[in-house]
Amino acid sequence: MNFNASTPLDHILKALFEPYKNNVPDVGLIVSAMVSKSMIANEDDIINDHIAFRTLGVPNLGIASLEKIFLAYGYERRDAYDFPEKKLDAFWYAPPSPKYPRIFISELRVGELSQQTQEIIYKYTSGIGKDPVDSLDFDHPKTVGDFFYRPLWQVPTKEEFNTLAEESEYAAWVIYNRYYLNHYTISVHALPEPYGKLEAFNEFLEDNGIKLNTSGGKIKTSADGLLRQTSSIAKMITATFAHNERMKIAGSYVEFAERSPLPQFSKLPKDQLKPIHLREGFEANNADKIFESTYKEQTQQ
Ligand code: OOG
Ligand code: NI
Repeated sequence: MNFNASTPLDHILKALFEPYKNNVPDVGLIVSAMVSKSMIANEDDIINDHIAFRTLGVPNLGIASLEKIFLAYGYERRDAYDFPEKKLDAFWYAPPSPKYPRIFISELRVGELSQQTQEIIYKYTSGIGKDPVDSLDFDHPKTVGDFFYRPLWQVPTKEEFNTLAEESEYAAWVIYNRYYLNHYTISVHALPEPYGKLEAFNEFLEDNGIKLNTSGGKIKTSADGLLRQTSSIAKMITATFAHNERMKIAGSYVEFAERSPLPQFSKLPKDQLKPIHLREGFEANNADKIFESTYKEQTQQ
């Protein structure tokens, strides 16, 4: 991952990544442990499989708004995913070049939640009378990069946050964290053996004190067996709510993905494998459990 080519997209990814890295100490810890095990020479050698964002399905926000940024820089929308229990929709986006990460954007189906939850969400978002992305100047990547950390609505009270979390921990996360980068993803298959498999890599992570999401098992496997994913448990951050009340809540986390060659390329030697030979996309059953990296059942372990 190296953003030195200085295209607009490089600027934006860098602007997204810096605050995330400063707030998720696991990132720096994992990178230096990988360097000391000679898996990589430095941070630039890490291949970022994808980054993820969460959104609220209300007028002028949600996927239809946020995706415009990435479509403007050459990303293409791919498969849709449905999470009935968590009441979420999601899409993934293919990058304009394999040097950039895939993007995963999810959206809360606000209309399916209780009256009380909807009222809290609308209290904060109904003032947004037009799509804020429409005011961005895509020729000025600095303003676009800043947008992700711009407070689009006021912070809620601690009580409102807790009420939201009772029905949807996702809703509570977004109302506080907004478009904060939710996670980036280290491509494990690209690492030298034995670390190219999640079994060995996860052991390395745990030896370094990284806590892993156990929902559905530490390794979540797609039905075809070709996409395996693990995620860390979100870092707790001290949130400042309305009236300056403070409380620890879940922030962001890190993910680890192992993509295997498609059956027709399974005989290719590892050094000849290119991104086009590997399993693409995402897997709803894996994702369903990965969302829980910010949920209390995981963070309170
Ligand atoms: C995204 C969870 C899903 C994946 O790779 O399937 C996911 C989130 O927590 O917002 O990251
Ligand atoms: Ni992910």
